[in-house]
Amino acid sequence: MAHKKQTLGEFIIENQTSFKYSSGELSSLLNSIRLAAKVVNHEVNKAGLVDIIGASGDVNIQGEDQQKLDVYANIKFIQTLINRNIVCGIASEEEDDFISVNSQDENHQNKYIVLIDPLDGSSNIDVNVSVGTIFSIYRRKTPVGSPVTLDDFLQKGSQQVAAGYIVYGTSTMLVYTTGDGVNGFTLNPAIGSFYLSHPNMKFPIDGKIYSVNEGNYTHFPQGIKNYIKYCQKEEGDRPYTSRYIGSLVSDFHRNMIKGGIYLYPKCSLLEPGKLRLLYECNPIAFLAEQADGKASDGLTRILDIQPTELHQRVPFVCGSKNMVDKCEAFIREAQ
Ligand code: P6P
Repeated sequence: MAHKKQTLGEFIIENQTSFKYSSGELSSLLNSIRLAAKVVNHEVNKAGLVDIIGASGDVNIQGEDQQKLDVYANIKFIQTLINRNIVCGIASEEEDDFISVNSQDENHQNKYIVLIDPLDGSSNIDVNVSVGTIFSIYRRKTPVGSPVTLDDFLQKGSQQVAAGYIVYGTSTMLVYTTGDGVNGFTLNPAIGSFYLSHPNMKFPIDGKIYSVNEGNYTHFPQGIKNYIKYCQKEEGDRPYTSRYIGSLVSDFHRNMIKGGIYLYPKCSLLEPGKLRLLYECNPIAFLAEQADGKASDGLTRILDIQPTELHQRVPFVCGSKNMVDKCEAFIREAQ
């Protein structure tokens, strides 16, 4: 008799009690993300068939062309979160400023805020490469009932109560943590349910895959250059394999399963890096640590960085613990 796999809905309810703030609100919030994921997945999977491919003509605050599917995913996640009346604030890569939800409603007691990258890697959409949604959840800092402020969003990653991603790949998966390990759920599109397919995911402590855009090599700090040459050197279990999809969620997901390291270093005079701290690096770093991996900006633990701006960027080194340790050693040595 095949063991009946637990659905995501059953898992959320069953584990609600283990969650120290088990008010049921977080379960409802995770269920709203589950619903939005299915809606977006449906559109992503047929993107090639309907006219939502290609840029919407707008440009987001990152100065990046907004792909129509970006806009669609952003709207769907924001709408679903607001309709469920569970959150008091939302920040999105696609929104210049944060959104205060129902702050005028005096009996509005919602205490969670959500930061989201609704469709990360969207430049991959029109070439049929997997993309993802990344989410990060905090309890608000300011008093319940008052309008949220920027301070509610500029919390250290160590304050997250939950984080996760949806990867719209060969299969669609939702992977998340509430601080008690990482669990992965695979969508059965025929019936629209997510099933527990990857319980208690753990990074292999070592790996042989490195993921970086080597086209930026000449602009990398010397320590990163030295580490990349180390990865490529014929010695011991090296050279490692280079695997870079150009979609953070997909590269991270593969590395968590197989072992590996993802790097997005500083590579321009203007910016400290490309990835955004609040809705890319913090949630991915929370997952990495919960899976016994590691995440830093090359020197400082990502979850300890005090944010100063909603869309700030940081250098990012994340993956198998021994590989991140080695990379950080090269960076310190080069300083
Ligand atoms: P590049 C996608 O735009 C993204 O934010 C990550 O998902 C991805 O890893 C990275 O940027 C790709 O950036 O400069 O290598 O194309």
